[in-house]
Amino acid sequence: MSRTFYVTTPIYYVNDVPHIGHAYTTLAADVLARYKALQGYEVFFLTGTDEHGQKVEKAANAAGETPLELADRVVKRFQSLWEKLDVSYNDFIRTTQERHKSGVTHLFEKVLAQGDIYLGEYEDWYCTPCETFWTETQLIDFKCPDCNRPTEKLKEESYFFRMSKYQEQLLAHIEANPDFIQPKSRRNEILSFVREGLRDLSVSRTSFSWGIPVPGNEKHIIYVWFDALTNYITALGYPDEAGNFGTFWPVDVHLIGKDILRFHAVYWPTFLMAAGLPLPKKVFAHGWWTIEGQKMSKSLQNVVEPNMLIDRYGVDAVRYFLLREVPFGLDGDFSHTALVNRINSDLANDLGNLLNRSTAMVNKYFAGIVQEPGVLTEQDEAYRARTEAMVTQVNTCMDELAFSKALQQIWDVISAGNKYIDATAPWTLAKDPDQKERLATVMYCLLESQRIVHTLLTAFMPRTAAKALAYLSWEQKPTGADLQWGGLKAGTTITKAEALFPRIEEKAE
Ligand code: ME8
Repeated sequence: MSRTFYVTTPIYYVNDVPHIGHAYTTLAADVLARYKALQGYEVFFLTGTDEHGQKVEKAANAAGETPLELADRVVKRFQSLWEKLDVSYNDFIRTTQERHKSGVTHLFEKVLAQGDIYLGEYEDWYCTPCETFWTETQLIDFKCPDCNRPTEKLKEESYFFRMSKYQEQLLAHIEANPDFIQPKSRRNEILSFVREGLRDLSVSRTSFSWGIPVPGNEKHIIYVWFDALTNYITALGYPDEAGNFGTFWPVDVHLIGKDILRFHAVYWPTFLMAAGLPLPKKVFAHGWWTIEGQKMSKSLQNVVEPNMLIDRYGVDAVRYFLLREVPFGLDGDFSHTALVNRINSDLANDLGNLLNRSTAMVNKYFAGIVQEPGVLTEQDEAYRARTEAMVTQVNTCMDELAFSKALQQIWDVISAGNKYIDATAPWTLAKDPDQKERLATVMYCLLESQRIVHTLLTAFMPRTAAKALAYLSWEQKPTGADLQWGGLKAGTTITKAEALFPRIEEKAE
């Protein structure tokens, strides 16, 4: 039986166009999906859009469109951005699709029938932008504690989910599974939230109509988070146990931003418990990007538009920067200067130069043909051992979702490669006919280490890595077996590489 791996991103609201924050989560998921596929896993990578709810209804009204017209328009913005970013998702779910609506209806009916959803009355403070109810004590100056915007008091007949019933079971699960919620600081937040006590959750609304009706009582619309969270199983064909649902559930990891952790680490698991379904293996909440030190917001007009970045710097530079700059889980700041610095130092200088120098030398000294290496010296062995250790370390990092640390490990080997050239001084060896075999061995080690580096980089920078591997005549689809030293065969033709990343000379703006 093949090993499977299921990874998801949040489904993004269609009342906003995609920005760098959305791109971040989606890229992280893509890198993970590509890495697991490289390691031989059967991968299912899901993303999509959240199209129901009052927020979308309001935005559509403001734009003079129906909610579905708005959704149809904005969903294309997401899909074309994902294409441009080389995001390799397997499925894209829209909550307005029939497959989703019928799955949500099924789940609601099931939980209703067993008495874990009941009809009651609701009165509390509602934050429309966050689609969240708050108790008076949670408000800060009567404003939403999450977004600091005004809330309004709403009273309505509502269906409630008996979340309180699952408090102890959830607590026990979090305590028994240290990896369930990550990173650790976030896990502690959720633990104390649950320990304070879970109230039953309002899971229907009568104040608007854009959503999935409650089965049997259509003036109620199913709460947008009940609807949205269920996408992770409806996309797999839930309630049909056969097919993808049987193969991929429970999910290996839900990747989300820290803003929506409570929905994923409290609401969603208790819904699943009520439905008798296994819980996600992991929920990972990454940190928040600010822009040049400020919160990203439409009013500040500082929203970083990923299409513009890609046009200016190239897709792989953007992919690299976002995952390298900030440890996954911590907050980070985006600035053009930081991005340009990364491109010039890590990509142009370290990565690009190493490939240029090595492919140029093998062309100069051996007409571009890989020679059989001789016995490795201590120096060569150290370089080889460093390369092999990288493969293991990257694997550990990827299991921890430590993308930035994984890239650091790879860059250590790239730097080791540049130092190895300086230390072995191939140009001196080339002057001495007795050193021909030694020179061949040095060339072999350089190219072989880079073949492995670029095989790993297919997950992070697919285009660049494919280009680099093509210079090494390594055209087949890489697999985990290609991460072993010794794959490069004597006789292989090596093409002299063009610059992978031209340096960016920034004029003072
Ligand atoms: O919350 N920094 O959708 P959404 C980092 N529809 N990540 C950011 C970010 C930033 N500044 N801004 C946004 C929703 N994100 C719901 C989700 S899931 C069942 C339903 C990313 O469009 C981050 O992943 O508001 C965050 O969790 C998500 O976008 C919120 O997207």
